[in-house]
Amino acid sequence: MKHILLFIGCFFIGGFLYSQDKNQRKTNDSIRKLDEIVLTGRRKLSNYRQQKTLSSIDEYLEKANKITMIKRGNYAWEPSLNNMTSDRLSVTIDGMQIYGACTDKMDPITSYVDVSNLEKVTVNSGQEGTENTNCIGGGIDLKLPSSKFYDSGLKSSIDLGYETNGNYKSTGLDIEYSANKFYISADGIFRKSDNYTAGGNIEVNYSQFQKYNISVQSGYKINDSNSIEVDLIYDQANDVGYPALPMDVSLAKATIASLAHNYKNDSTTIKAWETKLYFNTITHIMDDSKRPNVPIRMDMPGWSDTYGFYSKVKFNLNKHRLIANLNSHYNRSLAEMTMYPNDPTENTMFMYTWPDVKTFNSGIYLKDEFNITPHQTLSLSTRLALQINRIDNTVGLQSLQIYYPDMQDSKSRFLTSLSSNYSFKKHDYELSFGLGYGERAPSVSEGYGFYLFNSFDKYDYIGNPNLKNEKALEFNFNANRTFKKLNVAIEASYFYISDYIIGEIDPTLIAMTIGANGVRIYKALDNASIFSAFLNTEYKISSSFAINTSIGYNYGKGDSNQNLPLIRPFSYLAELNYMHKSFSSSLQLKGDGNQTNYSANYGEDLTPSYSIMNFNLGNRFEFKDTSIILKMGIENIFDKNYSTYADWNNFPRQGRNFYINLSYLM
Ligand SMILES: [Cu+2]
Repeated sequence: MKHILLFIGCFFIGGFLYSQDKNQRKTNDSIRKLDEIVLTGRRKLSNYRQQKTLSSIDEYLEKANKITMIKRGNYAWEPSLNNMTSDRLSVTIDGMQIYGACTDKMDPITSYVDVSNLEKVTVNSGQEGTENTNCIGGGIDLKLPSSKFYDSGLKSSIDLGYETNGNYKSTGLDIEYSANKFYISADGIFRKSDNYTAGGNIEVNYSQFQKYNISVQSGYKINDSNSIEVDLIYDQANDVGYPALPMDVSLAKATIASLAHNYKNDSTTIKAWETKLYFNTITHIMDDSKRPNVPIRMDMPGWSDTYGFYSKVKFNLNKHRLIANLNSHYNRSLAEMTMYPNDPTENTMFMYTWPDVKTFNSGIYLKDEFNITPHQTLSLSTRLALQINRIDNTVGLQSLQIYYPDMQDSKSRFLTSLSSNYSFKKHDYELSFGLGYGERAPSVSEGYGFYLFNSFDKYDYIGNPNLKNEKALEFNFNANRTFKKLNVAIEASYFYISDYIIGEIDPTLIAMTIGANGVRIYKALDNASIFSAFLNTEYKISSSFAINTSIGYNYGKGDSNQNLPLIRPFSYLAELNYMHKSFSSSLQLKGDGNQTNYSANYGEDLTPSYSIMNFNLGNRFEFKDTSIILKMGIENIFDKNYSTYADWNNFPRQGRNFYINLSYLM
């Protein structure tokens, strides 16, 4: 009996170390290829490999080449992939659709989960990211861990973090009980930061936040092939300041729940079949009560509820690996605005900024990965979907009908996506080409938003239910080659987008927001082009030392050669890494060039170039039954005062910051 236990123990530790190793490789890969950023591996251990154990998801995502984070404050950054933001992306939590509840994009989907919830994040560029819903720029799926049937008994861990800038504290607690046929795990994380200071010790007002996240996960194995799993996440943020916006958030909360059935069998044609039912509800309350001078006080709450399911089958036929995913969801988005004039004799004003918009989307995704030869793979995928939008608020509908007299209360759209990819792999080099075509429907704001104030270009925006689907033709190319100690990789993608949705000034309309420049209506450019390319290198100096570098070039123009907004300027990154046994350290230099191709029309100006340096070190101390992981570092060592093209209204980023993270694993 003792021997059996010892054997099982060794087996698990072995598997455990192996998976850690694998994750480490993936992490290194992600610096180059960036299609998969591993946050936390099996049993959430690989996050202890990260430079900062208690990094937010936003900080993790920011490390990927193709992703930048649009910042309106120190919390809830909005991911941009291939220079495209949320309306053009598919962002999901383990295949589940979630719609933000803020008309001002203060709550990207990524803000409703935390690192403690996730196993990894999968990033797919362009039409390769359409498994869960149609998109143009690509898909980001935040994967929850599954099937924790490890038979490892009770395990727990505690994480503590402190950062000097903003007096930022974070605490995490994790408990897991795992048997052969049953597991239950729970984790909680709490984060709180005061106002941070920008370079030169300048306090950035309204940059504070606090949030907590609790999740419970449980699974039961019916037999060797079938299991049932339940997931529940509750996330709540309070007192979140948005220094770049005229308003803050007093409450943003989400409940995310799912029930899944998993079938797995290696000996049958069907390898895996996963079916999930899910539900999520979001409440978002904006607040201007802490701002001393506002022209008019406003209440702006928003709500979003989504119900959905997916059923995904993986099977192998000869040399074909096939995936079919049938999914469907229903969302309800509602947002209101009440304005209270400073003069009490004037009437309050009320309107529906999202007039109870219902979205029903149902689609099927098919993918075939065909191994032509051991070195060549061809993959083809398609997603076909039907989307129906309906406005269920009569007052809201009538308000929009002032601008669109022929508008009906519902509209349906058919959405197509096609993607093909050819790749050739030899031991020291790899090449791949891709071609894709895709369509997306306008977002809730683009289709039905009503006087949504954009503080970037200072215009009120009105949605347009008559917009055509946005369409994109896409080419991508990847190559990488290894020469002894050097690896060089190139990745490039080009999007030719037709009916590119963007707001255009309507001089006949008068703005509702006091101080706004005017009104923009969502229209479409005949076409737009977006191109991006990266050159990445990795040089192994010795078994412990390595240098990674990355250079990025991005381009985005509209049909009359005008610059598109939020296109990243020339960027660079260089990193010297040292790793020996359980000790690791790195020195990093990163920056952007001058933003010469800015879009003045959409409120941008020339953001000057900048560069910053970061340094970190970490060690893992092993004891008999426990281990301690200690990580510390300095960010922005020279206390540079800077902002990037992605900082809303040029508000400055953090100055020098010292951090320390301590994890205790039992
Ligand atoms: Cu908001």
